[in-house]
Amino acid sequence: MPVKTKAGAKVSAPTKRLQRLDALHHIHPFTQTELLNREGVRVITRSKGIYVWDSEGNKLIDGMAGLWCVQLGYGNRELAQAGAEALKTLPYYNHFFKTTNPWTVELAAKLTTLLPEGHTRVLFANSGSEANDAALKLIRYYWNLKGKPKKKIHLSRQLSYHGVTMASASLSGLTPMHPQWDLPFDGFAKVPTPYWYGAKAAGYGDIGEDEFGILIARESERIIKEIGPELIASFSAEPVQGAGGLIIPPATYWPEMSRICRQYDILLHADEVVTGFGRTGEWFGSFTYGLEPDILTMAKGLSSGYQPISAISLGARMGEAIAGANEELVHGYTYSGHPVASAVALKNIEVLERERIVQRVKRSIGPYFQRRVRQLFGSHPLVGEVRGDGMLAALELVADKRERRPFPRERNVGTICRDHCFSNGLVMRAIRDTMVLSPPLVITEAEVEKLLAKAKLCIDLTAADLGIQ
Ligand code: PXG
Repeated sequence: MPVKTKAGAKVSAPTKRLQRLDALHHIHPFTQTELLNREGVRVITRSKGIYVWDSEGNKLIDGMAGLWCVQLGYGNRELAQAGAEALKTLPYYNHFFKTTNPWTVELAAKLTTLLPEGHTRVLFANSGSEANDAALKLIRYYWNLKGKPKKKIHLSRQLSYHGVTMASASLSGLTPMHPQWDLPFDGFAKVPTPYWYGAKAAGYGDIGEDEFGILIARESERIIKEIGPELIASFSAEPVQGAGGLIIPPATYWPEMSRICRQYDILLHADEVVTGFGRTGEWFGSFTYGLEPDILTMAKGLSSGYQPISAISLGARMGEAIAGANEELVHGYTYSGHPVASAVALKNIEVLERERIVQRVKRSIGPYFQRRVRQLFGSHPLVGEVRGDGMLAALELVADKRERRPFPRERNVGTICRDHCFSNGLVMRAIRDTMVLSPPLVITEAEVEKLLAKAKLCIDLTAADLGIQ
């Protein structure tokens, strides 16, 4: 996500120095380098609670919890201490050659008490992309073990985000992620997304939400039959699509997709990188949306983003086959189950449990956030739909509310709004013209009010820019 300081704004000498070095030596993710270097990068120097500060002293409410990950907010001392302890006692060791460490074992065991039934086995990696990449390898291995080596096609959805490794990017359905790298690889197929608000613009007419959920699942079934179910290994999906525009599926969608996966013997892979660790009011989005995944990947909220760590859990079917394979599993990273990252993740889960933060999202702060975001924006002339669940919310900005007509892409309405947010002390993510919020789960009601007041100001400013009253 490129950040922006005001073009031409005067900045202090230390900031200027960092900007110059960054421009000379640092290439940023998902960023147009030339453009950023001309504007000057924003340097984030410190953080506390829901706030981050830049090197010029500007204070920002982080409405995105970093990149959907800082569940406990910034500056949690217990996590810092847990990491420091592990750094002092065992800064590194691995799990190859018949060894392990206490933090990683405890973390694996703890996770199995929170995961869906049957998920009793866990592997570790360092990012969501790696976890998804490994999940696809494990899926392929499973079918090889089962004597069905033809089952190799990985299904996923349009507008999905599963990461950036060669395989995870191939799995991702956001098409701009592909051409620079000649992806997707062969063996990846896409099915449609249950994006109901966009149905009218996509030519589905005035279809109801429930009906649309079934229609999209049946369309997926048609594609499965066309490819041949005997060739399809897996279906990967985020319970709620995050980076694709916060797409909350209609209530009918997951029951029908689950039925289809079972009927055609397709492994269900839940990508819980965003939805894990309380984001939707349960430990995993699979509980919120009734998925029974065969394999599940998690990252981000696993350590509240304080350390890079991810994990893959295997349901009974895959776990038994792989753990009982009687041969070496030829996979693993130098840093799989890193002791420091494991110690921080373990403490993060302990704090989430002790402070009852997941229940708080389900029972109090989540419903409060959802109610307030709807009250404030439901009838705003620029906001076509307010959607959300738990501590996820999206405001879709449209040209015509009644017709659900989007703005032409070239008007860059989302970017205009996002820039107003940065200028007014709020980090809010623009996905096309949908403004997304995913704040730390520990946010208070008073802080929600501050955040939404800023969001309201910025959406009003955007409406004024567009001449909408
Ligand atoms: N799966 C999902 C559902 C994700 O959202 C990944 C996998 C990949 O995780 P890593 O740790 O490899 O980045 C993600 C990551 C954005 C944004 O701007 C979202 C992500 C990453 C970077 C930016 O919304 N999601």
